[in-house]
Amino acid sequence: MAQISQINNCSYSSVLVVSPSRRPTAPFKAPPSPLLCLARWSHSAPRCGYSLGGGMETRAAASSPRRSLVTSGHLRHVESMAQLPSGAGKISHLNAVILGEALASEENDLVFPSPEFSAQALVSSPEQYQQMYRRSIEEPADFWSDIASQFFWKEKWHPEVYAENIDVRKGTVKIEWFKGATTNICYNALDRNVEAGNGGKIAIYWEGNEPGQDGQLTYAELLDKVCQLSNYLKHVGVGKGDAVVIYLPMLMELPIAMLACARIGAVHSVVFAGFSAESLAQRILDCKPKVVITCNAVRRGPKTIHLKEIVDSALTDCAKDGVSVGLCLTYENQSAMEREATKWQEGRDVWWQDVVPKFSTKCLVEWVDAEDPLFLLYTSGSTGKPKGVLHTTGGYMVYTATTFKYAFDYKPSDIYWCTADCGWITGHSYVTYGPLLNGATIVVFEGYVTRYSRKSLRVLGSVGEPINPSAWRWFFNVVGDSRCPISDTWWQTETGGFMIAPLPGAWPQKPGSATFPFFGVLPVIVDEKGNEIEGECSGYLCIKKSWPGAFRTLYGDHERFETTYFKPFPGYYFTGDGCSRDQDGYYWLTGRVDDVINVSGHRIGTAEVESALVSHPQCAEAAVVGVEHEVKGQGIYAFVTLVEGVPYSEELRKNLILAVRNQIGAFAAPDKIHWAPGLPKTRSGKIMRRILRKIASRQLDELGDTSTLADPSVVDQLIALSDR
Ligand code: 6R9
Repeated sequence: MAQISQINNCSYSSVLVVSPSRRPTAPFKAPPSPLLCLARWSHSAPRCGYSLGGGMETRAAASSPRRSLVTSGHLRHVESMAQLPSGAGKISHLNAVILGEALASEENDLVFPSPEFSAQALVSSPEQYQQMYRRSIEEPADFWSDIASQFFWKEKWHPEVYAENIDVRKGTVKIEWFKGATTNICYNALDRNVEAGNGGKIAIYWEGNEPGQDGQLTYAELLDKVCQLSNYLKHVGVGKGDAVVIYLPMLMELPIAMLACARIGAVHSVVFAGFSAESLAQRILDCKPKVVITCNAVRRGPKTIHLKEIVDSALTDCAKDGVSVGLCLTYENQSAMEREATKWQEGRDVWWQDVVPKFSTKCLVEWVDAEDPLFLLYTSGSTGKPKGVLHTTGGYMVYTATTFKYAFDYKPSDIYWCTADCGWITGHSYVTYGPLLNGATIVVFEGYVTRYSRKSLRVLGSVGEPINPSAWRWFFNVVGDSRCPISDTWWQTETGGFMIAPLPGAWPQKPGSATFPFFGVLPVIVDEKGNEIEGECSGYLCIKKSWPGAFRTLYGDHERFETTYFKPFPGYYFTGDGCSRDQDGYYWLTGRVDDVINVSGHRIGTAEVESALVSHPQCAEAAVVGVEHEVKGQGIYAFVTLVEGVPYSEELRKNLILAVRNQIGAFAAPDKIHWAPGLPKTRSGKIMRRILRKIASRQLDELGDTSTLADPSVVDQLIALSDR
């Protein structure tokens, strides 16, 4: 695995973001909650004259001399903090950074930004935040127009700036921002930075799977590469509004392909390269791309994964279902596989390296309306069919750039690393668009961190899951040396960008809370009847107003868009998450309330896994629930009823898991298959997952009322089979 220390050799300052899929494996002892982390360094001797002031102080630390907390061996969390990822060893100064026992309760800890950090921050006090926040809610049109004006628009937006109806009772749900304006996000991310004199600044540092495999591109070089691909895509007939599916690992070609599509007004749909052929086919069938962009293979550790063969099989299936893709542009990833060894379909498959470099490095921009689609990204819902979340151009551009800037307190000298894969929304908003729109230097890194210096880290971030207080402390104390604020960012594929997240220089943080809403975001907590609850409470998290980064529809299914998100609580956007608010107004996300499981930050619908299981000819029925998992946050627990007469066997268990791996991807493989002679159902035939969850987590004394079941004896049978 490559080492991040190589990156630290450069003399810039920097930023880091870690995703659950990149979480280091053993011997790394993580606290029992996974995280997608976002982080940012500043080099200890920055070239640009900005020096670190230190990050945050805990309440206890703030009142005592600097870092003078003394551990006496009886502190909580010490064990889980004592080890760094992959053998970097014990941290000798651990004693100096642990939060003290003196703190009354985990939830009530307050962690203050240090005066030095606040002094240099973009938003440096709660008052400044409140003033900006109030304006963003009371005068959204002016607030967002002012920010949008910092970008390049060929034509300006209509005077009303935005139009919305999020109340299904008043008609079709509609969200529009900056309508009438024309712009191009690729132009704003690249050309604008080059024209501002930053063509020589590094846009991307890339680190490959093996030490020594690395690369870098300046803004000017990145622009050249993007233009060549844009020209090629135009040459093969891809134009405005056409879909392009991108199935690539984290090579530089992935953001290049996204930007090249955006430049010509094509709509990219990146499919995470860990998805199986069937999942890929499902997405191709839905959006019918003109081109699929992939690479021949990728190395994951010692394994070589033949991505092109996965695409081949997806394309064959799609053709059977009437969707033929005429072109498969394939990048030759030489470090993984030679082109000679790659299976090839003449006429359809083209090597990227054979064609793209022949095209000009200049490519005119396609000016698109702010409300023209930018990308589709499929995400799991509570049914088996993934949802094509559609984002448009102008609002998404302004929102990702602004959230990036404030949540990471971005400074031009920073180097920023987000460990997310571009196959997920985090990789769209905070690897590619948000940072590049700010002219930032990003790190695209395929491996995971083994040994590194953390001295230059300035801000850490996390996303994807509720981060529990002990994980928060580990991240803060160990990774950030008690110095770096953590941006625990709550948001969703649908929201485009951060929604509830701390502004690191402004707010005292509470470990485990995503703190307060971002500018323009009006969260409310409602009860099961949809009544807003005030003050300290818990309930369902909804949003009351549109914001520029919101998705506009589900591709090809506006009805599902309304049903899923706007009908459960009329008048609001329903997030699907449970949430509480404490007496100080801090928001605490508690996880999904629908049938979606969050495995290491990846959203997986229970129905998707169930349909993969029942596709096995010997599986009659399946019910999947999420269970707490030490490392992954949630694990997948599947109850399986076999076709009559089929005996339980280890081999069948393996084959069932294999069915899920093949149909969805390895990341969705069930952790446990529990044989079920029958499933607990109501008389109307609804599976009572509440009971299954209790059986799965062995909380047998909390099964609750089982008398409404059609056959209550099923429960005892299931319990008896728990360890089979
Ligand atoms: C960005 C992303 C969205 C779901 C979301 C929620 C969970 C995300 C969180 C968090 C607690 C956080 N989630 N961030 N829960 N604290 N900071 O992850 O998008 O893949 O669509 O998942 O993830 O349950 O509803 P996506």
